[in-house]
Amino acid sequence: MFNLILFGPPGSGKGTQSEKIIAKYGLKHLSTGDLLRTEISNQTPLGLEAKSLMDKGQLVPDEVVTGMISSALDANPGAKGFLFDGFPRTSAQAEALDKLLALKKTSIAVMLALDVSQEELVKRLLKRGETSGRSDDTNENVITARIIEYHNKTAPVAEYYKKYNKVVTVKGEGTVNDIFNVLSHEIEQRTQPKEAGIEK
Ligand code: B4P
Repeated sequence: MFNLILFGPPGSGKGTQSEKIIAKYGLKHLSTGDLLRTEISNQTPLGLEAKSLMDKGQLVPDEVVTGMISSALDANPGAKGFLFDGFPRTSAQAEALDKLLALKKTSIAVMLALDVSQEELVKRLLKRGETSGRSDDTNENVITARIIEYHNKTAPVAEYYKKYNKVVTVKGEGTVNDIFNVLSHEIEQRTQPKEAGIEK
């Protein structure tokens, strides 16, 4: 099994690159942002609670997202591996993920961290907000709040994985394909197709 975390601030290209990585390597994509937006569109109690936090640029409580990831892992027993996108976003989530994976006798192989300037992040998110219908992308104050949450609560997650030598930082500015080629190279450095059971 090959499990990777795609890491980076809001707007760094996690969702964009995840689509390409799962298509190439056959990993199961687990995006907590997408899972939360599904709850919102289904108007579940969890979705209503999440929406009020997301609209302010704040993180959703750890136990909510950890519970969603736990269910998603259980629902995919035959997966070749998982791509975690937007998770873990706090140190508590990182510890919970390690425990969940250990129960399944597996672990994180690598964290690929996308590095993008704040100016570029704001520009991308406002542009997406013009067409996405995402209420957290249309207001610059909310975008700034998300970036502050990232620096305060999410950036320390990279320190957690650095202790285990699992972090590779990749420049997240340039064309989508050029960034994807660098990410693919890093993935292939760490996978032995036979052992990992994933297609090149
Ligand atoms: P997410 O859904 O994870 O959203 P995101 O971080 O804003 O987006 P992402 O990084 O995937 O977007 P991308 O760059 O691909 O989270 C939304 C909210 O959900 C959070 O604020 C939080 O409230 C909540 N949440 C989610 N997970 C949580 C957790 N674990 N714990 C607690 N709360 C959680 O795309 C951005 C734009 O850039 C796109 O328009 C794209 O086209 C463009 N783009 C991408 N690559 C580009 C490139 N190379 N050049 C130019 N533009 C590019």
